[in-house]
Amino acid sequence: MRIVHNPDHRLHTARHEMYRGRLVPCHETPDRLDHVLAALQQQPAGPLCLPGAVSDETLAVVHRPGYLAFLAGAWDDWVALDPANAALDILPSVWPVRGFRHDVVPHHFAARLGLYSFDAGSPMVAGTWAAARAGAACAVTAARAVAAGERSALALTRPPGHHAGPDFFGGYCFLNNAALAAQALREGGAARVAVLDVDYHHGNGTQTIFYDRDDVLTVSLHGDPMTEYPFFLGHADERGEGAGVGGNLNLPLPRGTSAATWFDTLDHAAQAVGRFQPDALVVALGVDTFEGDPISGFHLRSADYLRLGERLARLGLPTVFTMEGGYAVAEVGVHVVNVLHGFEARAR
Ligand code: Q9C
Ligand code: ZN
Repeated sequence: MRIVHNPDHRLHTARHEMYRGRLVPCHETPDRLDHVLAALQQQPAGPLCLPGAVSDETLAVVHRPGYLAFLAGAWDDWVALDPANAALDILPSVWPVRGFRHDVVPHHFAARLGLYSFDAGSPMVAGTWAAARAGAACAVTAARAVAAGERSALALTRPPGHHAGPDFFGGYCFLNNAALAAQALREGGAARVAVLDVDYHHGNGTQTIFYDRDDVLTVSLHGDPMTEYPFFLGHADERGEGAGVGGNLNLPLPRGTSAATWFDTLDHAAQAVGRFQPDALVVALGVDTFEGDPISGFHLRSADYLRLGERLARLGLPTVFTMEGGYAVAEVGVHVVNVLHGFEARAR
């Protein structure tokens, strides 16, 4: 399996996220990816390579130009508000809910920050844009390699991506790497692409990006949004719209779900992927389904990630993995590598 590493991921190192009325240390830290690299050194799964360049045009197929321009200029705008801001992370604190205008982009940075985000848990720092862009380049590079004939590739995307929508960030995500990979597979010749999201949290950004399209199936199994983040999307009755009706499948599960039930549900997800008869698969790979994850509520154990990899390989599809969540930091590497080894064992 080809592994595309984001050499710039560490540029996205933030301090705090808002959690229950306090600023707490970020869960989404650079050492997450270092643990993956260390585990890959112990148990290699394929050649490591660097991403190629990705153009604004490529990003703009998934994201709105105004949002991309906002991200590109955010740090400079933040520091322009007050030079002392250079020592602080950016976090939004005001949002345009129902009844407010979304069609007018305010001049004030704090207002634009709210317009383009949905939580106060996703800090931006000076290097966030460079890191996110390089991560997106990893996803596109991995997808192009698979479109060119490789059986599978892993994009070491950090920051993660599946919560980011056409014009918003949140859930630690800024650019939707899985959506960019799916789009790159489409452009590389796959007529139909399935995105299977196995992160603990609903892949709201990916769902929204492809909601009205019939060429990309989105399937997500996740904590029930009635009690789990991101709360406002991810219910079973969201099936797509327009040409995309039937092209979205949500499989919400209660907090506390066992590995046995989770794997039964994964079978349903995999069957839906099979019925769609895609030419390629994107797996949004979060390992926050682990029983030891500090912010999640499923009960998978380390060996279950081998089984997950095997189940995914049985779909028999050219496959791109993007790296999403997983916050039991020391275990993240072993779990990702277990997925890859389970996959390789079946794919051969
Ligand atoms: N109750 C990803 O896994 N904060 N994002 C939740 C805990 C947001 C997770 C706070 C979690 C976002 C990519
Ligand atoms: Zn997650």
